[in-house]
Amino acid sequence: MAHKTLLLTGAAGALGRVLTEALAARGYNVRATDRTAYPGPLPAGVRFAHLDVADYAGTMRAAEGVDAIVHFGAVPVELSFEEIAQANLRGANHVFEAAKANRARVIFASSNHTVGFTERAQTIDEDAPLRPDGYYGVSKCYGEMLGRMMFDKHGVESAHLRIGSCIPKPLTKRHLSLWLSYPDLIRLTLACLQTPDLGFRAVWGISKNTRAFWRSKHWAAIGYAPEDDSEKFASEVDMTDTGPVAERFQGGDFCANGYTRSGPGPADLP
Ligand code: 15L
Repeated sequence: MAHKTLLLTGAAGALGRVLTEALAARGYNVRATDRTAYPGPLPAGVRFAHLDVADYAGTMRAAEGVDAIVHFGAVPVELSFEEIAQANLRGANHVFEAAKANRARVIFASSNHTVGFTERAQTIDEDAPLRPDGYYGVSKCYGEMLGRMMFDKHGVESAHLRIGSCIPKPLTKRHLSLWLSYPDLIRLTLACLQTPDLGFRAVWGISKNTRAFWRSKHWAAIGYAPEDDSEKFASEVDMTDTGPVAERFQGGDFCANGYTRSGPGPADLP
């Protein structure tokens, strides 16, 4: 099995727990870490250790001898720049330094908020311009640029999963376009671990939703074949939106959060 020994950061979070169980069940040797305790019993064979990725030495120690780092340990929402900088900027650096030292591959939880200010009416591929919708989105763009540099300069491979809304089932109109089911999250992560030549890629992380905002240039190449479609929940979701800014852009409420323009920007902003 390729990339068998894994460091998983953020293992105690909702997606981290899904991945801890799924990867352990498939025979990966998972070193699960987080800065908070793992809730509930650990899957058989999984070792858990406390790790704050803002701690350089701790991250280097935790990654000794691993084949891949599945990096989900970050601030997942918009907060102050200082809070985001610790986990998401410093943490990303430490993870990539550890990957470089171990010749390990990085599977990095990036986000739809790298392109949040893209109009919902647009369908884009992964080469569309970055349009982050806050410091959180900027931090994920930073992770992607770090991955780009680390591959070009040091040959460290990475996939940056631009995850939409990864929840058990879609709840809003926006989710219909951005939903990533848990089984598809697992498929996407496995594809990135198993594909022989990953290189550097920023990859959409959604299911095969009928109403997707995105089409992917990379899914076929890495062997990701999503199986779920949010459409089967369409009659159950809340179709109201939370205001003109959130409604207009793919990032939704993250775009409206702290927005200080007097009205929505012109449609033809370059
Ligand atoms: C994200 O990147 C967040 O981490 C998550 O909490 C959700 O807000 C998600 O995006 C989303 O946009 O729904």
